[in-house]
Amino acid sequence: MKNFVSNQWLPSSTGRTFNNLNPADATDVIGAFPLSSADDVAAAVDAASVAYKQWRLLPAPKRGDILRVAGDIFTRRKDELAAIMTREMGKTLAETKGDIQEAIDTCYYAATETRRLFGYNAPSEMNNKMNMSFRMPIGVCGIITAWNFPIAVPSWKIIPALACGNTVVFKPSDDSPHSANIFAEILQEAGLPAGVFNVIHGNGEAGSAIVEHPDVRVVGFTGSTTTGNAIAARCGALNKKVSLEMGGKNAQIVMPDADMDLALHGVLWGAFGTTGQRCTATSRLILHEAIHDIFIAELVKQSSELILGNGLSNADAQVGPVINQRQLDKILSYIEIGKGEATCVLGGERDVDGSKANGFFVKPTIFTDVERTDRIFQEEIFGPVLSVAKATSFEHALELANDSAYGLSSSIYTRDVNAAFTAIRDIEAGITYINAPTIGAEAHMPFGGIKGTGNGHREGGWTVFDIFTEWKTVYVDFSGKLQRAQIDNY
Ligand code: UN1
Repeated sequence: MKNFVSNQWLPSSTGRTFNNLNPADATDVIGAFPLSSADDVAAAVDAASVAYKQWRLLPAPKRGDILRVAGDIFTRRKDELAAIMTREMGKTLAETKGDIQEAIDTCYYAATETRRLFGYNAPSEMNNKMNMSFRMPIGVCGIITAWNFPIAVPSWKIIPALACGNTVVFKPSDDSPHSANIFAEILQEAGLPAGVFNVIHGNGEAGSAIVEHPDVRVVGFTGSTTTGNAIAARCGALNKKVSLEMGGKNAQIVMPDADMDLALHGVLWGAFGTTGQRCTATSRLILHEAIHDIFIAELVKQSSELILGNGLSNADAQVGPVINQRQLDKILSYIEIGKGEATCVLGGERDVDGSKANGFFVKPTIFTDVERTDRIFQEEIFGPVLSVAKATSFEHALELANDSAYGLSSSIYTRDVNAAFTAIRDIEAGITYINAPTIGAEAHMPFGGIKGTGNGHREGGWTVFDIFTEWKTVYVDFSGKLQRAQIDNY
């Protein structure tokens, strides 16, 4: 398995590789991928810089035509790619198909938007003069992403970046490199010219070489807050545009007037879908005290019935493994911290039953009696661990939800329209769901968070084009004479 530079598959110049393992069965080695160096990154950035000269000049709707074909090929290869993705990162086939569907939606949406990259015009303050503005591409974009959405999240950045006329160097997570290579195959088959899209595999060494390279003008990052903040600091020093999607500690509130079954199904999916490994995952549940005990009893019962397993070999599996040994250790250490802080009412351990012994499985885990100062209430765990806190009132529930360094997603279950709209106004998060779980963002709506989650940008929807374009303002003076703005007209 190789890097993809200028439509060619190349090994790292260092000859070094890393192994990509199946997290459901770590004895299953998917392949060796290049552990790339700064030299490999430089070669990819050079290819992208050369390609940019022509790609930026192709009419945007023509670029859109290629991205539409990419959507068609993702559709054609959906089942095959879903199996590849499940094997390398563990979520179920239904979920990996959903992951690809987000990329398909993004391709078709971006393709259409290439005919709608609207600028603005406004009247001039002088006669015989016109003022207008255009979105312009920026250059080579460095895209660095996590493993939990190996196709969807990269597509949110790569596809709009290309639609706008930029070229891309993509460094996928070293936990999901195979999916990235299929992404490259699909864009190549769709007809992208050589060098417009490049994939460099590796770890932080390749990632920081992308951030540091002077010809990379924009950096788009999804991953941990620690890494994102370090990237932002470097981009600040180097005067680069940077868009960050980082951690979350998303809360679902349940009020006594809610539809309890609906709220229960919401938290089951939000907390344990994708094994809790979404930046949007429900990691905090805030229950009104009036329904706390009855809700917990039913939640524990239904969570205990979730089937853990290898999504490729067990069609009944609902919850897959966590991604790797490092994450397994981190999650288990948070579970130990939680046992010291709160009451563990479900799970609380690794699952090594039968064939799961070779994988990184953690039983769905629920803590009750969690206090707002507890680490398991405040810190992102990124696994199947739910922290439940009790609220004495609606106001208290909002206060608890907002007691977080993060602000990505949020949810409230209530039938009270006033409570719902108050929550929409007052919850500090980029996304608020009413009577739906904290996960499930759609490709054509802005996606991102406030506080420690992001740095003010929104991927998805129409807002992503703000990340990947710069404005060009144009004044056309057809008066035939020098008109001095602010002087001759006043
Ligand atoms: C992420 O976890 O990085 O809204 C993205 C959702 C998905 C995307 C999650 N559509 O949960």
